[in-house]
Amino acid sequence: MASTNPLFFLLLSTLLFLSPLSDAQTAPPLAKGLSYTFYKSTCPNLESIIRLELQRAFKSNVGLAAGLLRIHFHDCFVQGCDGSVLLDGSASGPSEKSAPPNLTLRKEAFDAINQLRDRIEKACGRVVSCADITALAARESVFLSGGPNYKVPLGRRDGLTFATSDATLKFLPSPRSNVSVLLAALALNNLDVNDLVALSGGHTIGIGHCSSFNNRIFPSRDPSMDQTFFNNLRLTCPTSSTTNTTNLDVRTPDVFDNKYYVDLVNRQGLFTSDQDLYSDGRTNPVVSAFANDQGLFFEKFAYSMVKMGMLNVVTGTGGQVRANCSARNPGTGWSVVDGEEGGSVAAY
Ligand code: HEM
Ligand SMILES: *[C@@H]1O[C@H](CO)[C@@H](O)[C@H](O)[C@H]1NC(C)=O
Ligand SMILES: *[C@@H]1O[C@H](CO)[C@@H](O)[C@H](O)[C@H]1NC(C)=O
Ligand SMILES: *[C@@H]1O[C@H](CO)[C@@H](O)[C@H](O)[C@H]1NC(C)=O
Ligand SMILES: CC(=O)N[C@H]1CO[C@H](CO)[C@@H](O)[C@@H]1O
Repeated sequence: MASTNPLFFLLLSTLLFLSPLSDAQTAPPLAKGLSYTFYKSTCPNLESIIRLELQRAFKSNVGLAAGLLRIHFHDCFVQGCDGSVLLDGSASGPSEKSAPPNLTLRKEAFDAINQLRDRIEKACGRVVSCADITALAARESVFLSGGPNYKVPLGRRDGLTFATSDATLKFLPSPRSNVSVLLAALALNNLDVNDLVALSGGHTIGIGHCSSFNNRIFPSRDPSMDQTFFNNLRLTCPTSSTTNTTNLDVRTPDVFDNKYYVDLVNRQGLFTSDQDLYSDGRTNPVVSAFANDQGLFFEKFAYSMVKMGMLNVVTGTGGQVRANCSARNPGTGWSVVDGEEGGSVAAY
């Protein structure tokens, strides 16, 4: 009998034993209430709807991908991935009046999330949360720009309260931060050195305003910056108050690849928070490894994105599924807009 062959047992036990192990290496353990099959019966076409819609949208506006990726990061870092960043009135959200300056999340990206929500409600009814749509849209930003196609755990619910100005300032580090400050900020969310270097790779797409890096070119060149790169930035930002923008990744600005790390190795990182990853001994080996091996970067980025995407999620019967990603459902509790005076803070 085949099943008595010792080789067969060896093979079987190897498969049974190793496959959970290799899963564990490519994805962190799931947060309670999340699963990879959450909408399998209630909205089976969810992921293909989002992919097709965004594929079309990115063709006419490539910057939308960067905008959507950054919104998911801001959502997760400030009071968890609960769609709070999307609420009109959130300190890092779309509302003009309570937003601290220099957050510069793109309005088209908030609009795109609402359009996806409407499209999904037509197909499946009101079953998919805005927080899940945001997480899936971020994955498409990565994948459709050339990055890894990782699986996203689903089942988040939408929170009822805004991200306050205080929380936003506490959890979102400034681009002027060094590695010590960044590590301390990420530790508040249980993220480590590897997560910091991998997630910063999100800066392989998108743009930054002069105000986010003027500390490195005025009054003079930050010595950790390449001279030619500096000369070009001074053309884009002739004065420290210029409102121009420039690409975060000077090599391949719209492609999700490992060139961001190649930039850092060549001292062409844009923000202090980028370039210090190469200068600091704790993060430098990881930067070099990613610059040399895109496959390794993709694997670690996917892992850290899934981990970030499970921060303080609301699940089960908590929160709600919003009918409008920009507003709490009518008659469902109260929230306070904090820190309307947040206008005095430094750059983000
Ligand atoms: C580690 C700390 C981080 C800091 C200090 C930081 C800071 C910034 C700043 C200042 C900007 C430009 C804002 C502007 O001048 O308009 C920016 C843009 C961006 N960030 Fe980060 N970021 C961090 C982490 C992340 C993470 C974890 C992701 C996603 C995985 C991410 C994705 C992006 C993207 C895609 C953009 C471009 C947005 C656009 O073009 O609209 N960032 N970031
Ligand atoms: C990092 O920045 C903080 C705050 O600006 C500063 O106190 C600290 O000395 C800096 N650390 C290093 C290693 O440069
Ligand atoms: C940047 O803005 C200034 C005006 O402040 C303008 O003269 C200059 O041409 C702009 N440079 C680029 C590269 O957009
Ligand atoms: C969604 O909510 C926002 C914020 O309250 C509001 O401005 C917008 O008109 C709403 N959209 C729809 C389609 O009702
Ligand atoms: C520190 C910093 O660069 N802050 C800037 C934030 O944005 C405003 C304009 O919205 C600038 O005036 C600040 O200088």
